[in-house]
Amino acid sequence: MPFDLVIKNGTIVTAVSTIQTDVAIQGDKIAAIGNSLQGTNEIDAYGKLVIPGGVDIHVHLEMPIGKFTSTDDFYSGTRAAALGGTTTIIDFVEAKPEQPLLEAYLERQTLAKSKSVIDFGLHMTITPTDIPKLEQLPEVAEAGCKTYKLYMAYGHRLTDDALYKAFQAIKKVNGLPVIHAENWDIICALIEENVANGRVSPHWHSRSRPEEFEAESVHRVIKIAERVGLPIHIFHVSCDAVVQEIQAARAKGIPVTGETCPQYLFLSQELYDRPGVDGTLPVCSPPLRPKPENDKLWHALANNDLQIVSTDHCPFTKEEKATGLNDFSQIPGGVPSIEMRFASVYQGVVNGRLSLNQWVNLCATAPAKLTGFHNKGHIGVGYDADIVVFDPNLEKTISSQTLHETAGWTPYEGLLLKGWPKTTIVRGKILNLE
Ligand code: DUC
Ligand code: ZN
Ligand code: ZN
Repeated sequence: MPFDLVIKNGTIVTAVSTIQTDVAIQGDKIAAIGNSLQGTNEIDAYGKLVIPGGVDIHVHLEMPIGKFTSTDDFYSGTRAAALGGTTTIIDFVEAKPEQPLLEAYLERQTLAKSKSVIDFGLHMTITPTDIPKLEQLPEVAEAGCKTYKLYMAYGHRLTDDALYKAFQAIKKVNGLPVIHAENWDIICALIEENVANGRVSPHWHSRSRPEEFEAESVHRVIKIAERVGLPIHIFHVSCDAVVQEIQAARAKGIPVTGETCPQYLFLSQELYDRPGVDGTLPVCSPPLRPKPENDKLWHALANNDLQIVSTDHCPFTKEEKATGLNDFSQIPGGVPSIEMRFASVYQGVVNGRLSLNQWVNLCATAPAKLTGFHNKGHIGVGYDADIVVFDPNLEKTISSQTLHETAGWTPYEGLLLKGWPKTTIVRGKILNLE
């Protein structure tokens, strides 16, 4: 009996091995791996890499932030993700102050399900108004939530005592906190000082969010988690000072993981000095850092000092960004990268910094394992048939004209990438989304 679909003669790359053979899919699962497999439908992958679909555990789709809502919705965002080789995303849910957590979770799940073309999960955000609702966490966990987003900045910022209480509740449900770590008090003081002195251009965005205070907040949150005794994951590490904190904690056996994002690997703070609206576009938080930090983060990925690359995809239009032209603190924060993430990290393989296996681990296997998607992120019999056929020789110059994201601009305009996905398969189905 032939299998439903066989991917033939490709080089199968997982986090632990690289072999040239066939992969067979039956229904929505990987059914066999070996030579001379027969399929009703076959894909010739000779000369291509056959890799697990990417898992991006940090995206903000149709997310209201301040006056605006991020431009990609669950359709356009997941379509762009899929065309870039990502087959699972994790987005966020925030409950209104009076709303039960489970109700908010189920509402957002219904919305995401109605539009997504790939699989998804949701991080439940715990805001200050949710601290009195912490006894509701078991219901949310029961509904399938494994990860809980805690902010140390913005209006959702939790003070240390609230972090401590939230960690205790998350520990009881065996959940994983995922953390936006910055020192909000210092940021507010620096913004106030800069704006009061007429320092209002985007140049001052990164100068109001110093590296050492990102590192300080990471140090602090690791200490609080250590005290409570649960693992934590640090989102969007922007600089080496933070890597040092994570590395030191891990060396002591403290269960901390860290991610960085394409913007911190490819872009730097000089971009904030571009004239006009162009300087506002790359505003994100934590901010872009000086150029030498890019290299240090690549080094951290190669050394397993950081374990994951996600995107923090959170796009706003040029018009929305321009509303903060005369006050950097009003620029909606976030950049798009959901489509180019997998190929962008492949540049680490092209330039010899990463092995093929490290690349797959950073973009698919490690994020799937960390967030409880135990049937994803790997090519093995019984796993979900989320597979990407990746052409290592296809060259692509990134342009907003050809990407499928909807912001209308990309901070990577003109960046030449070697390697790009050719075919994306989600639960056994070849996606045709062009
Ligand atoms: N940082 C951003 O720049 N945007 C979305 C949320 C965040 O933490
Ligand atoms: Zn964040
Ligand atoms: Zn984010």
